[in-house]
Amino acid sequence: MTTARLTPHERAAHLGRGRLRRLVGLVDHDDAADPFPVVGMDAVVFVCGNATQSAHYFTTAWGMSLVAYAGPETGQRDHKSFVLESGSARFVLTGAVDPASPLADHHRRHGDGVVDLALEVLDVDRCVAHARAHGAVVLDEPHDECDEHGTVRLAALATYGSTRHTLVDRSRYRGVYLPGFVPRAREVVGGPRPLFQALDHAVGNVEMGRMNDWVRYYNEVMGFTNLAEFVGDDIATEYSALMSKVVANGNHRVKFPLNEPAVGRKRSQIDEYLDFYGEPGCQHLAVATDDILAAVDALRAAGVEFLDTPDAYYDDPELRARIGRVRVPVDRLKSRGILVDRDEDGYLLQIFTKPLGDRPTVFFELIERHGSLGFGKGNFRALFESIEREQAARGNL
Ligand code: TYF
Ligand code: FE
Repeated sequence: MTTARLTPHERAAHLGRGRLRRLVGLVDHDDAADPFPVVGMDAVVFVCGNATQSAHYFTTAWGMSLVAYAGPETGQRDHKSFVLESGSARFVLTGAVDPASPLADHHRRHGDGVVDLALEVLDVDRCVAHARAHGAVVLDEPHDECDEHGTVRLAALATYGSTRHTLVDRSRYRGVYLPGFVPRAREVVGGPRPLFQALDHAVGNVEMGRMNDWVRYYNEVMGFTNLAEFVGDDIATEYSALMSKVVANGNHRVKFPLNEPAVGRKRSQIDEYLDFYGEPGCQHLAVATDDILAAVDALRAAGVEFLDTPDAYYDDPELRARIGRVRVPVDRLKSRGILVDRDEDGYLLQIFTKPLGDRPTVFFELIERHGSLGFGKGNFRALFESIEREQAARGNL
């Protein structure tokens, strides 16, 4: 039985279940036996130094659609929030208006970052009861918020750093996002078509020695299971200076890799993140696209910068033999720096941006899956070497 129930905005985005399954690699799952059934990601909420301009960036460069807004004009005097969508992915960009806003202080400490990985769930109260019984910190007790479009039931759980998981049941709500938001559209004339259709995974960086605690947290509090892909001791000591494990909900709709720094030859990229973010937090968001070549071309044309991949990566006969045939000639991947990985289930194409903001913290990944359910393990070496070149250029290695 499959439980990939579509949310209203997915239906609106014409993202059928089969398409979503291919895009993010869904597996079958029985919700009835799940103590914490998750429908999918509801939203990724960012705090920005200038949400007004970040909304401009994500619409003009990333092809997202502005759908809703809250701010001083709608009675929200503390901050502005812009709600953007691309396929089934929803971003909320928030920035302080009132100098006394807690968001201004948050931004001073962390810079631009992700404050909330909100999850859509079937039963907020049941999820919170399960989470509390398994040691979760409940930041907001279950409560209703209403307007003329209906009622949303909300609660929030704490996770690493000051990141939270808001839990949302929007089954009785028909408004554009949440009570307090008004619809707001902006057509970017000649702007790119949507470049991605879903969120694939959201990665957390935690302190050294804490990765397994957080894996256990997701296992116990949310009933997430561990995926096979991980970065262990061997890779860590040789070149990555990080350890990584991946947890996912039942149908793999929500995948959370968790990284911790490891002692390696060089200073860990995770330590660099922790120093500049100031605490554990979300390191990267991977967005699923059905055309990574077109997406990379449009993003580059808009000025978005990607990590470079040396030609030697593509010329390595071992890699060429392992990846076999993919949907385009390898030269077209090479000219764009797109990485390829293959496992027993299929292959994937992926590429990583440089950090999006001023601090070397949050970055994005584009991923185009063709059967593979992995995270690009075969690319870890090339990727981590490229990240190290950037770290060195910043003087942080
Ligand atoms: O999400 C992943 O696991 C891949 C690889 O610091 C990765 O995107 C892992 C750790 C990291 C950067 C990328
Ligand atoms: Fe990733």
